[in-house]
Amino acid sequence: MASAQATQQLPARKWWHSATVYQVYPASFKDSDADGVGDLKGIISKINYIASLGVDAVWLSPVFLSPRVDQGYDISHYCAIDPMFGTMEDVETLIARLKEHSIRLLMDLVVNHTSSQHPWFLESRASRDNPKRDWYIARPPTILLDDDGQAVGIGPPNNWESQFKGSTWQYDDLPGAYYYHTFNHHQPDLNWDNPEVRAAIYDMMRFWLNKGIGGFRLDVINMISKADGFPDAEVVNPLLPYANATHLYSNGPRVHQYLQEMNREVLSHYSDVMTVGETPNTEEIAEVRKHVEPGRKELNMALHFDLMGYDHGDADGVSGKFYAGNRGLRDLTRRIVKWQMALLFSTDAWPTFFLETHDTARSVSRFGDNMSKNRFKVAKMLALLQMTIQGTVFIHQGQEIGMANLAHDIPIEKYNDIETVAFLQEIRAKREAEALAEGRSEIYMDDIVGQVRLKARDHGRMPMPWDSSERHAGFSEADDDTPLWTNMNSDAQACNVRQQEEDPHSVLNYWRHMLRFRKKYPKILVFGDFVPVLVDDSPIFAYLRQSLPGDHGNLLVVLNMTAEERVHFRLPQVLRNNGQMVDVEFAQVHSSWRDDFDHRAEGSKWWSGDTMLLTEYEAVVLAYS
Ligand code: TEU
Repeated sequence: MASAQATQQLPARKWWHSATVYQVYPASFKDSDADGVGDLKGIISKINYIASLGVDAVWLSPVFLSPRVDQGYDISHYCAIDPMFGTMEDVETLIARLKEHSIRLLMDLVVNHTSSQHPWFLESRASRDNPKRDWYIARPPTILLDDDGQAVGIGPPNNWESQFKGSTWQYDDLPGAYYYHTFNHHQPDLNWDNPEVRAAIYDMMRFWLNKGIGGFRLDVINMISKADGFPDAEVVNPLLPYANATHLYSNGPRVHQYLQEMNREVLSHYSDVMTVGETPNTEEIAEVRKHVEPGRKELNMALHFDLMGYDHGDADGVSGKFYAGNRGLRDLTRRIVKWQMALLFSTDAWPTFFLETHDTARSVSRFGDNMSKNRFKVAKMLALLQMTIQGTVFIHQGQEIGMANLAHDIPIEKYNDIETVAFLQEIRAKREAEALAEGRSEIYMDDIVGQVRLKARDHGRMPMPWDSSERHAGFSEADDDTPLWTNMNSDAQACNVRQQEEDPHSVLNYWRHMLRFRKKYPKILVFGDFVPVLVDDSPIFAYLRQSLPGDHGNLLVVLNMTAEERVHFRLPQVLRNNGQMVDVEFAQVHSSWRDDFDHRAEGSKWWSGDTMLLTEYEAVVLAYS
């Protein structure tokens, strides 16, 4: 038992530590006006459903005015609502109605870049001496020389590859210079080194905070400062036109200075708001800690992608999500352990945990297997995993019913996400060129198509199946002449909300149960330390959650992360007493899917002596003192 002094040194416990955040992707949640696109009134009509889950906050993906080149992550007005989603009044109603259920609304703050249609950008490119010229990043071209040193043309200022393929630079005729874009060329990056830009962003943040929102999810916030001088990135494969520059445009020299300024100027004036920064390309623990250590006064927490990269791979000197990684679940669990140990509450840091967002595939398909009989078992096993992990937990709409990836009857040509389309185009062009050079007419794409079916962002963006009705599974009343904005999955009969409401053993009711379970033991599940027990060389992933000095109670979590039907697990020493289990504090074992949720520990069929037996995708949590 540690002293009270040790406990006092820990950071204050805030509402967002114990929060579970539910991500709503507005275009695909619920369509109230039959135009094939979800909207704010649709979300409002489902508030009782959201509240019934037991979540504490909703993260709303962007609903602002946008040409939707990147589905709203290209904003042309930060304080105007896109009419396809509704009105400002609808947002205010949403904030108020959620508050009635003690749920806070987190807005998506996309300020690394704007849309190319944002008035700031239109002004900035109007002429070279426009006062807004320096609000974005413009650079003169590189002059291309032939062997004799004669100018033969122009090229981009450096060799950086964009996140959505091609160069990060777009030539703009009017001002005769290139402008910089980390993502698509319709998403020019703002110049955060310009204090006027930062002041304008801070004003906009105050506008939203004054409306009573609960905080922000900050899109790619670690990309706001780029390497000074935009040096060329290291060339790994000289045959490729551009090089990976993620480490030159992520976590640049002034990112922390600007985040501290944002905190000082804006966030510190609003008590109790929550900030979660999205920080891709940040695999270093020290780097994430810089964003989230409370004493640094930057962000409360970060969504980094190290975990999500566990199955990415390499080919031809390029790495990316659509190359097979084949590292399997062992690598996933190792990465979970790495971050759980690195960002413990007791060491003055704070982790997040998510398995799905609108940028990922569906977890049951990606982390499970292809057998439909196991789909809901996997979903429950992963629910138990998420609900027994330290950190603020994020779940993505549809995850709570075990939505799977788009079925194979939906052709790959119908996938419409900008990242998917750009990637497929690039690989196809490369392979066509190779085939031509070798005199072949056929190209091989099955490997890439398989990866797209496994990992594309399209899977995280399909409409919610509310019921099994023929017409768009209750998502929309759009008629035959009005197509939905994106693909609806073809499995709504097997997986929809209404059906799961009626089934006490459904994934949906399991999530509700687990959310209550987490709320019941926050001192262990939210704030307790994480101690790995078994990570490698076994289908089992096992860990202890131990409450901090001054708190009380401990849990053992054991997950069979495979389809193996008889897996033995020997209880760790802390739970063994002469070959028998020690007293189980809550006298309760809790399985993810076998029979019912709760069982008396004594005489249980789960173990004999000190060995536990788990069947496929089964997860068990038990409490001990
Ligand atoms: O995503 C950040 C990002 O880096 C993505 O490219 C991500 O790595 C990729 O989608 C994973 O497959 C954010 C938003 O969440 C995403 O929807 C936007 O497209 C992107 O920023 C640009 O705003």
